[in-house]
Amino acid sequence: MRLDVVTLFPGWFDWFVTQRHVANALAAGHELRTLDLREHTPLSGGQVDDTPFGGGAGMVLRVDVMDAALRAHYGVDPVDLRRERRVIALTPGGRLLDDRLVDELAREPDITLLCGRYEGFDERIVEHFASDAVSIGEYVLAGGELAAMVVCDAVMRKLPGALGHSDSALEESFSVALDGRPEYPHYTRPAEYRGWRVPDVLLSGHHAAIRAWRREQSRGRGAAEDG
Ligand code: 6GU
Repeated sequence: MRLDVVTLFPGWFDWFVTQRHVANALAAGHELRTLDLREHTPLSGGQVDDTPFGGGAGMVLRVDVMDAALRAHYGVDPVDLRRERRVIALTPGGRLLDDRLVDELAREPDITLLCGRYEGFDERIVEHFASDAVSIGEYVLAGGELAAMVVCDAVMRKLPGALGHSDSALEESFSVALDGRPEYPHYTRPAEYRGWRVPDVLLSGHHAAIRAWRREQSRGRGAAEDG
């Protein structure tokens, strides 16, 4: 997978790519690149944003700046780019990120993530350049960068080779294997600590019983109770 992040803060991702599962995915041939919005701005002094028409607080990322950055990097009109690859605007008004969307994105060969700043994007960026708009939760962040990292983290750990154990991503919280329910609880050594014992079944070595117990636990944790 090739992941590109269009951002005003490419340096933020220097740390991110040192995370082990991200580094593993990159070592396995996947790519994570950043595009600096300021590098290609047609405006003087590295300007990228402007005050909102109609008034109001904050600054809005300009559509001409995003156009120039995408055009310089991909060599095509950004209006056509979204037909070739997933172009995702990160915005609190977007589709809420969940395990299903993560799986969907993990199957894409190429993704571009657009990070807004300040008050966000000029709406024409979302309307004309993006194929999707995605939000990571019902709260407002100061910019899309942390949301982009959340998307990259969740997507990249689904890629083959990212996790140490190939099964780890399969039967985990909210996965289809668990019918979209939260994961069962985990325990490790010591088997007893301050009188708190690990459930006996996990120490029993009976794999069928362990599987049944985990299903049961996972079911008990589900918010949407459906038996
Ligand atoms: Cl994707 N961006 C911003 N700025 N805030 C958010 C978000 C995205 N998702 C939740 N809050």
